[in-house]
Amino acid sequence: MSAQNESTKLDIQKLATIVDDAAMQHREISKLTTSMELSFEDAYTIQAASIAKRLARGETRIGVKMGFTSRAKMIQMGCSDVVWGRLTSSMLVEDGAIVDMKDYVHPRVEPEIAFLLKHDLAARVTPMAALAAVEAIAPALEIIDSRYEKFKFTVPDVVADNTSSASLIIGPWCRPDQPFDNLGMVLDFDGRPVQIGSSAAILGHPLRSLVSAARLSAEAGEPLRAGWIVMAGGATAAEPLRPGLSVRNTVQNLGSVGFTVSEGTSKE
Ligand code: OOG
Ligand code: MG
Repeated sequence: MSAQNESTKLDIQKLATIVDDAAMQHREISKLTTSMELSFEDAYTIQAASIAKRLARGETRIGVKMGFTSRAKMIQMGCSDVVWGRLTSSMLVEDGAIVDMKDYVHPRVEPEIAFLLKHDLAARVTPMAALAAVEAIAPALEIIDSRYEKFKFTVPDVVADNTSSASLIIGPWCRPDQPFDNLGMVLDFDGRPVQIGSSAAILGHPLRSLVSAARLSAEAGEPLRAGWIVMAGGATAAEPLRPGLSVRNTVQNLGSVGFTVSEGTSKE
């Protein structure tokens, strides 16, 4: 291995430690790209290395999340590339649970649809083949929490930070043999709607997000596996959390999923 490859490898480990420490300690960091150039490839290598640290600590891999799959999210964050991240067991929060602002930096929540797979998926699949691999679909919520100051980043930054993954909450698993291309989705805070959207906002059909997840994940050498969860991406812009909030995503025909933020002061 050349000296240059060796030093690149060392940097990747160091950068993975920086993003992993920030996530574990719920601490803000500067964007990586303020001090270096980062390619997409580097960014995904950093993400993979940071997830390897979690797995080495005993977490298990539970699936994949997609990001920037709706125009609302692309516009909110100023990012127009679809991105993906890796989900691990410690990110799963039970439906109805109480979360604490102290476990996050500056969390936001977004309404999503989740897939549960019953078969592995290869890189290139048609939407029909992807659907045939789906065991169930569910209303879901994602708590995203960029570790970067002011929740601002470039696409390589957010990729290195595992696409802001913090927590996911899954509602009732439902049969996938029903139309879900255009289901109304309502995100409410304390019973008041704060974002209203449709599953159609997710790449025109959430199945397209699953098809992309299959391709991107397989290209990274980690094809989607039976038993994994795939989060299709926020259907609307994300909303900041605050202490005491009761949060719910209701998806037409699928039911709802929610959590509460404990009372008490936030860090900011
Ligand atoms: C990146 C994560 C995007 C989604 O559903 O679009 C994402 C971010 O917005 O911080 O999870
Ligand atoms: Mg999301």
